[in-house]
Amino acid sequence: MNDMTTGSKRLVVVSNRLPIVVKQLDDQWTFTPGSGGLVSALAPVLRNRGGIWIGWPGTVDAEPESLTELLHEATRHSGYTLKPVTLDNRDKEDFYYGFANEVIWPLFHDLQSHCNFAPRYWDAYTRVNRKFAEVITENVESGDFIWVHDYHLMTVGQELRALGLRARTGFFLHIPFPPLDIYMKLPWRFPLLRALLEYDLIGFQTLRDRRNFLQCVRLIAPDLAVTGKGQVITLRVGGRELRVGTFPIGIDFKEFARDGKSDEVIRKAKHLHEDLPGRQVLLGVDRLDYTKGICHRFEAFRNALQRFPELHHRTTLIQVVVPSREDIPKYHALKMEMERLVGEINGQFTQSGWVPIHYIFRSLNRTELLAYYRACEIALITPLKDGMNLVAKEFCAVSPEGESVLILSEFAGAAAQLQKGALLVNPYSVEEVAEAIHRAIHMGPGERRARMHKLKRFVREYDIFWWVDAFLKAAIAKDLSNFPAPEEYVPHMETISL
Ligand code: ADQ
Repeated sequence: MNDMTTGSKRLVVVSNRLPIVVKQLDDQWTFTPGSGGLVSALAPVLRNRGGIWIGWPGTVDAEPESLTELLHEATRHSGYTLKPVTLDNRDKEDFYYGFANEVIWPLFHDLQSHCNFAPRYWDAYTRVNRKFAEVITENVESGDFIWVHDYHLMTVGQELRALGLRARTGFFLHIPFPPLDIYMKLPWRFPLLRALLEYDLIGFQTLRDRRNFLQCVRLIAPDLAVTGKGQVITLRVGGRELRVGTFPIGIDFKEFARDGKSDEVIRKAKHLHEDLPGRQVLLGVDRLDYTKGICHRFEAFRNALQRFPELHHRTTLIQVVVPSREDIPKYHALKMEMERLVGEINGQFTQSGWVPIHYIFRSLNRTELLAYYRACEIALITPLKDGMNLVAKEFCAVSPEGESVLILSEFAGAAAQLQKGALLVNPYSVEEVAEAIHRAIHMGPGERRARMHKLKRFVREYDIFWWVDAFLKAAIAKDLSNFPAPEEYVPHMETISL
């Protein structure tokens, strides 16, 4: 039990979306509590300490009063309450689709050419962050700890201070923090950094992100003083003191490992593989997103089939893409490009009895997803940049030891923890990824077992419960020297002779 659960102080979780599934049948709204790693990790803390979860329910039409009632009904037995922040259509367009998804998302994934820096987006961002802060202030009690999540809500801490709230606040960024040169392209770079510095604790996924953030802060705050060098450090800036830490997010390992061995998953996995006899199956599972490197991956697979003809008939790539943000033109264009590439590569290589790429564009239920993790020998996870990438960890938890290999982008946050077991690749290099595919397919069971053993150990040890615990402890611990520095990935240098 963590320190935060032994006291009497409540936890207030704030995220863009509430952890619920909203459905409208005829004229009736239904709200059911959500599932997923973050909810299951935070639920026990919220239940033990009492607490609330504040966020947008995802609708712009429902009346606020009936909404509160329905949310109350949906969480009657969950042990905590949900409080909605109501957004209108303009907020949804300019804050959610605009600033969050056309500015911060691409910029923080180093894809500045995808950004649309429309001035009205920043106004919407600060307006909506203020709305969140107002709902927090209406619901907070003295002594509460407020934990704000992710890139949609970076200025909430500052808005809370402006409203006179003195409660302690923490913020966790689930996506990467970009390097100085890229961050500096943001027209609102200074006010955004200043706003972030109003939190009492800021958490990043990796040391890489924390270092990038510190470089940016140094630029606007020459008086910055840093103490400590472990997992959590202290900054003194502009007369204030705050903590900054690295907390690589994990998964509920035990649950994934257990469910991955259920009869239903085993049956389904066997069934999937029966359709692909004698093949080593490569698996990609991603939300539809240009940061996930899906088109680069298809090109790498094409390169592998061109250079290593012995792979024909011996391997198949199953690519699962979960629909996401499809109404944004960039995402729609990506879908078109992926489908064009799949058609082209399959047209180029398909022979009687063998289709190289199986492409699935839909959301899978949990049993299906676990069956794919279990059935496929090689996970091909090659995002161009990723805060962490939980698919990589879920694959390790479910896949049988001794049979599977993880090929992982060195630009996924997960690379820092998983570097000793995975085959790390630069996702931009089609040749390097093709060689890793070749190597994985030829890897013997001994090496597979040794690598997967290390991977499972890391994913088990640093699970989602460890993550919640570490963040909440970092908020209150007196002595920060007990937080050891996490692993870091540094690309291996080749010896160059000039
Ligand atoms: P995401 O970008 O969404 O998360 P990721 O970490 O891979 O990326 O999480 C995806 C989740 O969706 C996984 O838990 C997975 O099980 C689920 N999922 C994937 N395919 C599915 C399918 N076909 N059907 C149903 N569910 C599916 C952001 C950041 C990441 C960071 C997480 C958590 O971009 O870098 O790891 O937050 O902090």
